[in-house]
Amino acid sequence: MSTPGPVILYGYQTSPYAHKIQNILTLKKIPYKRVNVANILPRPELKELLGIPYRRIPVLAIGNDVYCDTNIIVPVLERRFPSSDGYDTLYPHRKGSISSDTGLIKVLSRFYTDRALFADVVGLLDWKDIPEAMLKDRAETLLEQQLSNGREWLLDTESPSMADMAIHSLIAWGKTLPDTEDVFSKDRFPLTIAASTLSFPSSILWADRLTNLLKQRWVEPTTITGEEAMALINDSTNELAEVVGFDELEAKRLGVKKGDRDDDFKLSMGLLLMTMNVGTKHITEGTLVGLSAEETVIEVRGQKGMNKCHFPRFGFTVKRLAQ
Ligand SMILES: N[C@@H](CCC(=O)N[C@@H](CS)C(=O)NCC(=O)O)C(=O)O
Repeated sequence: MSTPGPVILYGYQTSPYAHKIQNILTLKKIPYKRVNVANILPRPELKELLGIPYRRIPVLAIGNDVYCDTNIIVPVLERRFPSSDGYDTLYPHRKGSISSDTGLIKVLSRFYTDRALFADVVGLLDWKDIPEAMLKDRAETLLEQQLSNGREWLLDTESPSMADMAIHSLIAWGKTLPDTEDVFSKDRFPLTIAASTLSFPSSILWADRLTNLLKQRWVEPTTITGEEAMALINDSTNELAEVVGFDELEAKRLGVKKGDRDDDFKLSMGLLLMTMNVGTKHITEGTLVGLSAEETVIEVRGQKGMNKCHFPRFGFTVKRLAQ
């Protein structure tokens, strides 16, 4: 298996999103190093050393490319560590078929899990307040219905898909929260969390099955400092620019140009990238070098070198600062 450069995961232990990426790296057997960052700002490992004030976790570096937000990290892990190079895919074929439900898997993992399910798990930490109907709608019905014919994985795929990974990460994280035994109970999730021995005597629990698979593949990552990570990133190369490319039509629509930056060449005054839901405080600035339907790439200056910083188009806006 070829690797495109050192892989470094920036995260903190209690972050469910960082856990999801850690599990995907484990499933795909991608060796990586880890930088532990604080669960609240400041995070000098990103802002000062890499020049990336983006405030969410996880952030993943692959060589000199740094990816912010799991909506870009997940597709990029699939693109840069493809099954053609021997890595497991997150979009496996349906059992007995040569087709994958890629779109459906994305909808389940991005919209159902990251939005509906995640909002419930995080937003209503006092479980007693969660309306029963919402629990049924969000979790029981979907998971239990999917697993009700004794299938191995949620979309009856040959191996776990991104839908299994996303939902499993959230349930695993939810179970670690205090006083959640009643929610993640055998009564509520007889097929997901506890085997329904009457209907499927041989069935191993879905959640346990995935946990076991990940345990078998688990290799403890080396923890490195922010400085060590910066040195590795600065010494590495980038993915070829042609892979993301530059969509001129889309750039015109957005009012931006390749290489866009401030007239007096101040890199920090180049491009403004901000998350819509985080607001304008934690913007990442640089020179626009790549634009596709899925991602925006800006070149940013860190403390001791440059790196290419990638954001998903989804949920972010890209603008010229000086306009
Ligand atoms: N859309 C982001 C969400 C990530 C996210 O919400 N991360 C949380 C930790 S689980 C975070 O960084 N919170 C700290 C903060 O907002 O400052 C993604 O998919 O990566």
